[in-house]
Amino acid sequence: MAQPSTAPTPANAAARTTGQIWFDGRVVPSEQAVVSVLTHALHYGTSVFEGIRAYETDRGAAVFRLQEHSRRLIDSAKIIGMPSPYTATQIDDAIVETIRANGLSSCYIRPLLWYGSESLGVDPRKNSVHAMVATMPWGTYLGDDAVRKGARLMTSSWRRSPGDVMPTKAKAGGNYVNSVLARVEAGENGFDEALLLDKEGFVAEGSGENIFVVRDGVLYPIAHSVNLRGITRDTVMALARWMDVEVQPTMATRDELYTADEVFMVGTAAEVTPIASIDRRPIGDGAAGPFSLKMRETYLQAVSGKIPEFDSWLTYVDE
Ligand code: PPE
Repeated sequence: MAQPSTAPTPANAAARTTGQIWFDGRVVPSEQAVVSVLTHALHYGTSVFEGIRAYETDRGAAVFRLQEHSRRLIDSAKIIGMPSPYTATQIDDAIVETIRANGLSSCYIRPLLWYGSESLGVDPRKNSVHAMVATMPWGTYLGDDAVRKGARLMTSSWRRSPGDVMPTKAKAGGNYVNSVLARVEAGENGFDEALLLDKEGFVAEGSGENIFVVRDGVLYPIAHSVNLRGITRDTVMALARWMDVEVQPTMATRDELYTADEVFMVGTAAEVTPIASIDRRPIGDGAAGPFSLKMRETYLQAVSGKIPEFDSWLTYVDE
């Protein structure tokens, strides 16, 4: 039997991030933000989380659409029947406090609520609910090449879970095994990211992104169905309307993506990422499309406080 070369240590447990973590109401060094191996969420995926970004602006770090993310975190808890010990406003405050404690000018922010370790067995209700907020640097989601040249997508053999199998509007830990399967399959086959269809064969979303199609100058956000109600999707729709682009949410099939002028993916981590090909078929010219690149640029301006009309989306950490 192979022996692990080093025993797991609490420090390993928090290796992805350094610095300070907000943990059940207190800011502590990351080495102290550790949990039991009998944590219910570790065994059954009974956690809910958010992915948020803060950007550098002329007025210091600003969190993008903080209130919408905290609200969705609480909604996710509600969906899985988890009593949150904190309100959305308390989560807002915890996030600002964590960024300040770490002195970061830009970062990715990961709040998490989870069931603790008092009782094993599927029924989680005897467990306490815990909360944490971690911050970390995070560059482009699919790599710098994907952003410049366009990402290469693969239609996954895994379908997005139907809404009566998993509550797909909840950002729940357990839901993400579906995303992990698709993402690993795509990666193992040499692609950058997976495209998941729903059970009926309609385009759902990426493993961690919503999808947009561009055709004849019209922007088609892929309609919700089983997808996460993406905050970046909502942002991009608002930016497009502001740019006087026609926006028509729609369901789409896989072949409609193949014949699009452009396809791009959006998400907090992915921001706006152009798609060059799907299943090795070039989309449009097979490169990052001009509208996708323009939207990426506009998005990056909005999140960093460069478009006054959208300043109300920003929460300035030092003010
Ligand atoms: N769909 C899924 C399945 C998803 O996970 C995300 C976010 C989105 C759509 C886009 O949602 P929004 O961020 O509100 O625009 N994915 C998060 C987690 C990524 C990860 O690898 O972890 C994110 O982008 O933060």
